[in-house]
Amino acid sequence: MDKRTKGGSLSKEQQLFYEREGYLVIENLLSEEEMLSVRQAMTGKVSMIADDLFASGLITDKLEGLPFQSRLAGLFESLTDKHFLKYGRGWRDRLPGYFELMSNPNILDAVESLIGPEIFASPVYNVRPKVPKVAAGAVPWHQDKSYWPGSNANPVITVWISFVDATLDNGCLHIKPRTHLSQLLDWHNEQYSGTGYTALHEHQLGDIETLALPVKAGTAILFNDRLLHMSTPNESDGVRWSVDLRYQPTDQDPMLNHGIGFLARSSKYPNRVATLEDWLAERMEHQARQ
Ligand SMILES: O=C(O)CCC(=O)C(=O)O
Repeated sequence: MDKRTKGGSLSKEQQLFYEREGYLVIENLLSEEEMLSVRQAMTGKVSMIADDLFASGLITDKLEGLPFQSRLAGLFESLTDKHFLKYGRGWRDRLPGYFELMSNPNILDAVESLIGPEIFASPVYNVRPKVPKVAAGAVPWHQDKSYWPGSNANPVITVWISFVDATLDNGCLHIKPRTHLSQLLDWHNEQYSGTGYTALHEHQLGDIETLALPVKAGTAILFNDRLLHMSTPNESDGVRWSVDLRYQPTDQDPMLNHGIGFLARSSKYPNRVATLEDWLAERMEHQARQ
């Protein structure tokens, strides 16, 4: 018997869980093969940073032999937060591997179960290299909606995916289940990490227990943009690599003040779904050549 209700890949139980708890963990959403092009994009950026640090005389070894999980950590081992933040706390480069990820059918199938088949990929996506000892890696308690408070976009679904095993030690995601039903809380910009992350005070968190979500590489955590969440510092030797993507229905604010998103799936207008070429040219939809 088909247990799906709105189309997409989630069972009715998964949909109900997401609606009730404000989040859903989907294990093994991506295979090793599907993660490859994303890891390649990340690796390319790390090489660019290594070249830059080397050219500036800040490092004498580009650590070319180190594996994916440790090279970036090694490059910044004897540098400071300020050196790291020069490259941004999260990356939003337009590299083919990221477009492939944002268009991944497994991800879109899961999202379709929650918002239907007209899906817009938000311009707000982040590739997050959480490097040990860099304060910007630990994200304070917040609601994602605090980044787009005035936007008429609801629901916005975050799809957070780990590209290494995310553990308690390297700073996995922590959430407060069911808080997505609360209003948008007053937030402030924190002052300690150099990022100005939106943040909540301890007294605003209520008495709902915190749930830590350590997950294996390739697992996705979907959550609502009002759900309270944070992540802890990276106390390990390696980088906690993750990507957070966002999706919303197409009839809502495309949040142009954050950049250019794209039409990722449409059953009404399949010919308008953006291709890699469209995305690289910052077009939201596919435009047939005249
Ligand atoms: O990846 C993290 O550590 C935090 C992610 C986050 O806050 C988000 O995706 O909104």
